[in-house]
Amino acid sequence: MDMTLKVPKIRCDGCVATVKRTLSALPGVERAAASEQSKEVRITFDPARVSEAQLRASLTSAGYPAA
Ligand SMILES: [Cu+2]
Repeated sequence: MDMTLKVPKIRCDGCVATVKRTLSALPGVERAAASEQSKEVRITFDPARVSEAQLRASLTSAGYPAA
């Protein structure tokens, strides 16, 4: 399943890397790509293994809450 979340706090390459690392560490996340320009994160994940709520919670705890 694919999902795109808006993450307004992404401001530089470091943020992009942190967001990608944070999401990729979760079981069930196959791919995570972030864009500094659009401030969006595109996540490919297995909904049987990880929920949208868990994805959002991990972003929030990393300091990048999704809008
Ligand atoms: Cu940054």
